[in-house]
Amino acid sequence: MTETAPKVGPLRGRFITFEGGEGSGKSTQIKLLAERLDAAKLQAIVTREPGGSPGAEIIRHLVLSGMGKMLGAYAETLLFAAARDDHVHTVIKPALEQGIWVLCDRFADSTRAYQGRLGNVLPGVLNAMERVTIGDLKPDLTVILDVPVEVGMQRAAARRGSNAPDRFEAEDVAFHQKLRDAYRDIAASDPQRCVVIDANADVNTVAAGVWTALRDRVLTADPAKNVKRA
Ligand code: Z5A
Repeated sequence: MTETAPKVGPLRGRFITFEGGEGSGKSTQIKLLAERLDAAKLQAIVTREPGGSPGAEIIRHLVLSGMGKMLGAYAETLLFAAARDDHVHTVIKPALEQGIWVLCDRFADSTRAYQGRLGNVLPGVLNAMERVTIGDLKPDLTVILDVPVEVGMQRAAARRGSNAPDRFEAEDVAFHQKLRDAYRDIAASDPQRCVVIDANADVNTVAAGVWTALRDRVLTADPAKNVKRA
């Protein structure tokens, strides 16, 4: 089968996704990267999944409330897919087509890890969902932040304070360990796209690792394609 060209224009922004277990520091690192890109005069938006568009944010609320879990793994997968479809078509692709970088907190690898590995949803079903929702849109770089499960859970618990854990935070240590393994396997299966960064370090050290990966794999890989802000 011949590879199809991306259906976005030549002045395409870059699509960077962040993945990892809970409390791995994705939101923290995305914010720092956005600031660094801004300083480099590269226009970027920060978005997240589930959510990122008005329609998808409604679904986010539903899923994190635990409603999706009550419906079962396949129905929950369909909810994530519906949210992604709206997000991709109303936010991500339009931005990339305008040459704007998109930094996204979680994307399709989360579905592979949570619904696929943990929920036992069959790969054929996930493939079909991806064909519909993301087509040939592939991240230019996926940063996988890796922390020991206990560290991530402690960080998330400290941040949550006395608030109740959400649907995924409420899962046990074994769940989160399997999740960590799933992300490592995803990275090993697609090393050109994915970089695993040790996130059990101080914020600035992790940020330096993220920047090095971006510089080496995206910025210097094809500088002509990096669109500068006017
Ligand atoms: N999900 C799914 O099942 N299928 C899908 O297809 C998709 C998602 C897209 C969304 O949760 C849930 O949906 C997610 C998977 C599922 N489940 N979980 N859990 P969310 O968006 O509400 O939460 P999250 O994505 O898991 O992120 P998070 O828990 O908010 O963590 P984070 O963004 O990775 O970390 P953070 O907010 O940057 O940092 C957490 C705390 O640690 C905070 O207090 C920081 O100040 C602190 N922190 C950050 N970095 C450090 C370092 N380096 N040292 C010390 N402390 C740090």
